[in-house]
Amino acid sequence: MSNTLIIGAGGQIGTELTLALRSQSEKGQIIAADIRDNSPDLIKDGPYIQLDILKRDEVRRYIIDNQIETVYLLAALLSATAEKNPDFAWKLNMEGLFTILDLAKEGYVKKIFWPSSIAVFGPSTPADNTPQHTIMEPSTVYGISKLAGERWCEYYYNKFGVDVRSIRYPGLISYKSPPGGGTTDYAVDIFYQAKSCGKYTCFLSKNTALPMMFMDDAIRATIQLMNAPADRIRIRSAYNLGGISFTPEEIARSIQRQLPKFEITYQPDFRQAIADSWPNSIEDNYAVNDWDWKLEYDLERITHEMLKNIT
Ligand code: NAD
Ligand code: AKB
Repeated sequence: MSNTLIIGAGGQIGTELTLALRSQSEKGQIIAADIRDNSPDLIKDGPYIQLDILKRDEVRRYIIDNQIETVYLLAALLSATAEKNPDFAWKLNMEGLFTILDLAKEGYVKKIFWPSSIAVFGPSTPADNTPQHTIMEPSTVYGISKLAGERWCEYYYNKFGVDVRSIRYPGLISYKSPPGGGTTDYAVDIFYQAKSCGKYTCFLSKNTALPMMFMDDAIRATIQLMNAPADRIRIRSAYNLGGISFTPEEIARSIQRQLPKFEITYQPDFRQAIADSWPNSIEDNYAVNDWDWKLEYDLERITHEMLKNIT
């Protein structure tokens, strides 16, 4: 198996992806990279390098010198943080992608995973069961960067044969590593607050439905897509992945079934407008047909796992 580099490995997805890939690989082959000085404790069992994806020459040198053939590029600013610093969000979310796409175009990197998001959709997109191909007019800088990234991925595949694969992740729910500044972060915070003090003030309104997914499902989907034969990958922009759709009120009710005294109140902030521009639910028949995608975790199971594992 070839050497694999995960850039942004210290984040919510990166830590769990690193753990999962290492469990399936030879020792030393899965290299974690992040701008942070030190590796998170969870992934200290394998190689870690400090790397800034914006330092194009350093990234190129590392990848070429170490014969890295597969890159997972996860470093990005997420939706809420990006709205506070749009110029930098555009720079970070786009420049790193070109660095890796160009290395693949030149033949050094053989396979790329670059995540997109439900944020590529906007207020004019059909909100329920949003199809793979539909109106896409995102209104956030994050969504604009993800949509532009998707178009470039497809372009590099069509023009240069670059094997780049992508998923439009829904909001991801996990307990091993905290979320990094998104609009869907409430669906993680709520479990921590439920366990620590029994109440939660939600920054979205109670009826805001969004597509969400448990991290185990997201990691399984990512590895399944990366392992699928190239001739089965019909979408070279990014695959819709539905997950499950629920509102803050519904997740609160699910928590109350296990912690009956849990209370929720609502104080929507600037993230409400972002959430309102995203779909309520997503159709993912292309992922099902092309690489046999199947969801495992529903809301009750997620609630059970989160409350059991948060200490
Ligand atoms: P995160 O913020 O938790 O992690 C990002 C990591 O990138 C951090 O560890 C950060 O230190 C690192 N990083 C930042 N700048 C860097 C740089 N210049 N060089 C190297 N590393 C740098 O994000 P995440 O939730 O793990 O998301 C990873 C990817 O998945 C992002 O592209 C995000 O847009 C996408 N995504 C995430 C979700 C979600 O719910 N978590 C949903 C849809 C898409
Ligand atoms: C965010 O809320 O920004 C992310 C995402 C859905 O892309 N979780």
